[in-house]
Amino acid sequence: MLNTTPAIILSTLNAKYIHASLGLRYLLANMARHGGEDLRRRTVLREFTIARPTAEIVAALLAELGDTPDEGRQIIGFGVYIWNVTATTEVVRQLKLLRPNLKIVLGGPEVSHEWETQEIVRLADHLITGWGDVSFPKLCRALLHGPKPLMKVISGEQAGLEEINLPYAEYSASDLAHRLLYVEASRGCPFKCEFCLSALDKTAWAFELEQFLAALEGLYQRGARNLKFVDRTFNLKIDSSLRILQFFLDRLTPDLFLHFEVIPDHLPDRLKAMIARFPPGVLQFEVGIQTFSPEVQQRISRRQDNAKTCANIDWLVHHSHAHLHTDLIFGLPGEMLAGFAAGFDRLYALQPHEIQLGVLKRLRGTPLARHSVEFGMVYASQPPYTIEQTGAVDAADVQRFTRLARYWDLLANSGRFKQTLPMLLAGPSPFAAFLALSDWLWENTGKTSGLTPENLLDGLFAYLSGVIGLDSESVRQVLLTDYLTSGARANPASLEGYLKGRDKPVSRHERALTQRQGRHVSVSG
Ligand code: B12
Ligand code: SF4
Repeated sequence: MLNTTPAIILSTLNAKYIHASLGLRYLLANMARHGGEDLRRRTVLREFTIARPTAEIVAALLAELGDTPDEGRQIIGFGVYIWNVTATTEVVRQLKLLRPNLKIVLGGPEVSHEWETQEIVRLADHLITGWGDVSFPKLCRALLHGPKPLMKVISGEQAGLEEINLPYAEYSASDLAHRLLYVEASRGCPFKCEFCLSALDKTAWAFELEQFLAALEGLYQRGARNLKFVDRTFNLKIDSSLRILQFFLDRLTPDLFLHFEVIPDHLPDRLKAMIARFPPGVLQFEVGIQTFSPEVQQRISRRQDNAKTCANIDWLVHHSHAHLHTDLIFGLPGEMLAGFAAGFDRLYALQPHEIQLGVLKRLRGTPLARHSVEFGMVYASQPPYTIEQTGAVDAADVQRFTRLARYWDLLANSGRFKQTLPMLLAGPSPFAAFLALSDWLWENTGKTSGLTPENLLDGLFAYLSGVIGLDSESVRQVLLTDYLTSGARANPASLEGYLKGRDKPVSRHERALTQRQGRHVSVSG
């Protein structure tokens, strides 16, 4: 009789349900090619979220493996990332206690560097560092059919991309209906920004374009309309970027939504012309700026032409319908609060749709560590290894900034207070103005989470009219407009008696944009 109990489970704990693991789907898609048809038939994919209790995950995995364990001949491979390493360590510990002979194999960026001191690596049987597409199937074959692997830690084979099967058929109908679909036209990055894991890549490698487009066509035919490209730099090879964009231009639908990460200083005219052809609501660009300080850029080996960056953002804002998410990082070596503020103000003046404020993290393996002593960098010892203080910013200011970033998400990136914000941020330094509000909100609410849109609205009203001294009637009117546009339906105290007209229709386009922004804030890390 055919044994239908899985021999291999591919598993990971995603940040949220909406994120589907692309890495594991690559491993699954390559089981037959690099491990054998028999292995593929006995491999299943089981994803969880980090919110799920350890005991439930362990029980689900063990149930999958059956009541009569095939001792020593069953494998669970875990994808380990910065967001799940703590929880996955407990899952692995529990599994090893209950089934000591179950083989645990680890892989993923969080265990690919500086693994020697990691508890999860100590608990596991094997670790494959780097790419797993070819090495995982090979290791499974060796574990199940011999010869037994000699090494615990295996350096993942970086095969040519033509030797790697594309994973997109592994997205299920339910993935297509309910989750963000990650796709990858290229791997790696030629740049060397020291805070980033991709700085370790030698270059960027592109998947064969025709094959990739055929895979996209397959996904599209199955109904995929919400795709997130994980390419580190989508606009590296302009010919490929153009082909991919043209592919979607030929297949525009009202629900199409595409996310790309782009470098800001490389937007040749032919790419601009293509971008300009997309209607609103389709393109979203994540544009890493990180810092505008040439000195800090040089210190962290980030090559960026600031003048071109600004000109391109300005062009995108005014001549395209792309939704722009721009990123800044706080706490880079040697950057003071005032320097960050200047960068923020420069970026804010360009009016991108969102400014994402990140706090520096020291990712395992990144070259950033070389600055630790000279620049007084102190990072948290636990994931995600966030900066706690630097020689240029003390611990209190890091905390202060962290609160500001949270309030910025709630008030600005949420898109809920579009009319009110310019009122608040008017003046010589928008950053200074927002910092003052942030300090006030913290003093008066004592929290950065659990604040409802109504709490925020009442807070803004009290601050703008009571603290800044703006005319309360004008403040109320802009808050009212924002509140109605957002579609919220409760009763903030400061709008008491003003919401009678709440059923007046709001432009569908306005509301859709606000909701899309709100959705982004809730799915991003
Ligand atoms: C999608 C994504 C997310 C999603 C999460 C997705 C999910 N599944 O839940 C979101 C948006 C939530 C996210 C958030 C963050 N992310 Co992120 N994210 C990515 C991104 C863009 C794509 C991942 C991907 O699919 N890659 C493509 C696949 C093919 O590669 P892969 O996953 O590495 O898989 C390969 C190998 O690792 C290996 N492998 C994977 N699993 C397994 C399992 C086994 C058994 C084996 C043997 C091998 C193996 O084989 C695969 C194929 O070769 C990467 C950048 C990138 N392009 O990789 C960053 C990245 C993973 N993120 C990173 C970081 C730092 C973060 C944040 C901390 C950023 C922040 N906000 O400051 C947050 C953390 C959030 C939190 N809650 O703590 C770092 C990872 C560092 C780390 N050590 O894990 C990356 C690499 C970016 C970078 N360049 O620095 N992220
Ligand atoms: S930050 Fe972006 S450009 Fe810099 S190394 Fe990482 S992926 Fe490449």
